[in-house]
Amino acid sequence: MLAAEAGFARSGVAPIDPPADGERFVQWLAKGHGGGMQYLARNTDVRLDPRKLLDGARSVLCLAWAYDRRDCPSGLFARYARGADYHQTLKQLCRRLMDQIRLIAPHFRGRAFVDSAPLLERSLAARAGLGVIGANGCLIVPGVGSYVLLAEIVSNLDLPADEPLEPACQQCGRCIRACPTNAFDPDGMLDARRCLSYLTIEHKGPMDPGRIEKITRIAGCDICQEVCPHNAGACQASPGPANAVESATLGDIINWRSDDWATKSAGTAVARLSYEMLMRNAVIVAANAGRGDLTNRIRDLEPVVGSEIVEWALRKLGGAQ
Ligand code: B12
Repeated sequence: MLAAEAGFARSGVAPIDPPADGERFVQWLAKGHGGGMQYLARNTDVRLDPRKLLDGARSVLCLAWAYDRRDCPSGLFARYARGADYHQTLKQLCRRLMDQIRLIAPHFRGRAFVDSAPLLERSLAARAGLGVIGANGCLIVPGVGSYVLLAEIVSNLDLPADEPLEPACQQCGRCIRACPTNAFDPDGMLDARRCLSYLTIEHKGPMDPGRIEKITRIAGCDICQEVCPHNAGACQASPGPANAVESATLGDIINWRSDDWATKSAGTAVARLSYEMLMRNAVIVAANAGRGDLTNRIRDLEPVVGSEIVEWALRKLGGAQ
């Protein structure tokens, strides 16, 4: 199949009509689970109806790309941050695939998306039979696991839709129990405000005292995926070259100036993290790791990260004020 040749681990077709669990999304937002991610509340009509993304849209080709499931050398970044920015990588693969499709179907018109449009990417992928939604909310591709990133091509091709798969998540509950901040609600949905991924990547403002203690990565969190039995197999992705961020130590990172961060993070998935958030997270991780050797630098960072975080970190490191 063309998608496999382009580099995707799994592909499938979702019908173009509104995804059935759109209501889940609306309820999730209404409960405030989206926290400060205001952009999620915009264009809900489009998110719930992918036909609005392309005139004459007839189907959604859903694509899953397996990424490196090994932790990054420093353990400071979640796995999605490894190597090149997946948004760019997947867009490139989609463009290649679209070129191939055009050779077979010259009337093909399509638009490719990777996090770049209001779309329920997991719901679409599940409907296209790529995998199933696990108890941790992640799309699990049978035989591959959940370390996959998703892309879609909305097109005018009248492709026959694939069947959704039978549930494969055994609801073993490991992900729910392993979450250090109890981010999963009894209704099975993730409250982003309690998720370490959200807190490190998206959240600005004061940190909950109980949650800040749990932050051990600078960006993202993989705990609910690490414990998932579906991720136990060997790595199937062919790792690309390491980026300058994933191999840096905490001591390196906390000493970076804003220009260093701009240079080192360019072309990576974490480039969108502001320097202020990077340093805030580095200070928190340093304090939680008991890095008393970084106390002077933490103190110097007060103008960047604010007094609240610095005072908390110094208290945590033994009252060295
Ligand atoms: C906002 C966002 C976040 C937020 C909120 C996450 C969340 N769970 O809602 C934060 C910052 C916390 C986040 C974290 C992560 N994210 Co994110 N995120 C998104 C984004 C942009 C929107 C997601 C969204 O609409 N959330 C609202 C909820 C309601 O929607 P949902 O999770 O998609 O769930 C839908 C269905 O899955 C289904 N559903 C959900 N739960 C359940 C439960 C049951 C029982 C059933 C039946 C159905 C069901 O209904 C929902 C509504 O349609 C998508 C890209 C996109 N446009 O879809 C990426 C995306 C979901 N993220 C992705 C990734 C990789 C991550 C992280 C692993 C990154 C990391 N290592 O830190 C974590 C995983 C955290 C987790 N357990 O979900 C991938 C997921 C790939 C996969 N295998 O599932 C996506 C698809 C990006 C991509 N293009 O690949 N993310």
